[in-house]
Amino acid sequence: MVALIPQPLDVRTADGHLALGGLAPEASPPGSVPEPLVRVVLDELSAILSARTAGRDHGPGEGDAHRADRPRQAPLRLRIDPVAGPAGSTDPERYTLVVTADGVTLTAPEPRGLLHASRTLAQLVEAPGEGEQAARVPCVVVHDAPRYSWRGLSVDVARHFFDLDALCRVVDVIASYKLNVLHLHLTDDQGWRVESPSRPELVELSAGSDVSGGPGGHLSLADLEALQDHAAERGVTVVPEIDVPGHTNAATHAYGELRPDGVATDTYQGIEVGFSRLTYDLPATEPFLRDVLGDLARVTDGPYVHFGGDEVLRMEADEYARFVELCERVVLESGKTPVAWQEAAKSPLRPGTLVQYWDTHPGDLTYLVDAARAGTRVIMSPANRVYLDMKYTADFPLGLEWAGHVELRDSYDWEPDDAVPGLPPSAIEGVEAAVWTETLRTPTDLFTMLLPRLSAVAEVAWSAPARKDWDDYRRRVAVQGAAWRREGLPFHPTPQVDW
Ligand code: TNX
Repeated sequence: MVALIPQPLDVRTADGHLALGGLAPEASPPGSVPEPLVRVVLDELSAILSARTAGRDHGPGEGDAHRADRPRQAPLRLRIDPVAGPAGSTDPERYTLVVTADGVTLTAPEPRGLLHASRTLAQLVEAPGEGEQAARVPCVVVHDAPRYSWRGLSVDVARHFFDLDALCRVVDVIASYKLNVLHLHLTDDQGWRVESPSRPELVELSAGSDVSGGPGGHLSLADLEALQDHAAERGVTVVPEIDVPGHTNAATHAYGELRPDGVATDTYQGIEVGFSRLTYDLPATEPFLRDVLGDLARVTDGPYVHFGGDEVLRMEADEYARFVELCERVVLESGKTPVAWQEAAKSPLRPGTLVQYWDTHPGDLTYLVDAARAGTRVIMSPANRVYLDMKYTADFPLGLEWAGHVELRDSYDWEPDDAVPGLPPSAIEGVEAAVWTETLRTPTDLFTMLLPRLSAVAEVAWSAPARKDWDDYRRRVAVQGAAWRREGLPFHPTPQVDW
């Protein structure tokens, strides 16, 4: 029985296996598949093949007379072809994967579909059978396409800083579950984590600490470029966020002129929210926003810039609405599509601005439903399901609990269409998990919170509701757990699964 996450739309297994001594890629039509993509596919699959065969006797060595008995390289055909995916699907991410005893064929209308096909193939690779040396793949035909086009993870690098290397590893994990957005929460009260060429003081003065007295850090423009390249090659779009007009203590620490009293604030190392703010009617405010949002847009490869807008607890609605209007305008003028947290929908929004639902406290969501009915698209990040910084259980050593405890099944068993009563399902752009880092200092902390829950969120975002099944997912995630162990990826072995 194959164990794929997220569960594809259509999987048919056949008898037999393909022995994979290695892979010989061939693209058709020639030149249709970008070279970096072919390299990524080969690198990922080769790493998995060697992990699966590690410790096996690799048989006769160079020059040995029996060398011809070694498993041959299997052809890996990468085909760009509109006739791919589930019957009738026009989804641009659709793909078909066919494994026969003779080789593997990946077909998709676009390169990104080939990446998805390759991730499916990677999860099908099994250790060699008894007395065999080569890894093997069961013969199978998969036709697949995602439910939502936005399938993301937001990572807070402001409370604790996570560097390029850690973020690239996060990209690898999210891509392996067919997620396609890495949202970076780059600024908050505790630190400004991205270089802004027209405002060098931000990282000079406001990046050197974090919530637990650590050294902080920031992404240079070169880091951001390297991260976006790494992500793009794996089919992942980086959506950077500068959070305004609240969560701004790092900004007011660097620039006293952003405060009515002109006095720069101290650095902040606590975990309270909602106390800091910008002030619309100061002469320094609009130039600051134009500089930092403009700088960020210029170095962003993807189509989106997120301007935050959450938890502005000390501001009248009028002033907040002026901020939303200005930030939207600046982002649009810089050629990007604005994204903001749900509160922005309390103000009139321009068509095209996306909002991100998060707050699961009981409260009046009429404003959000009205905006969605008027055409605003919504990304679903309900905290009690997909805030992966929530503790798994009361005694879990890491995490917060303001949205409750979020066990694996909570992240799995929910339906985006039902998360906000009255919200038209057609307004849902997708699903995004979030990991805030008040209590997470190291990559081990981070991955322990992400896994296994992120794989559950990936299934909510990708798989058709009728294809989801908790008991079956429990079986499949245990197989993933074995892979995480082999790859040295930390995860929480929740008792909800028989690992
Ligand atoms: C809420 S949700 C926040 C963050 C915190 C997080 C902790 C949202 C948009 N803001 O500032 O880090 O809760 O779980």
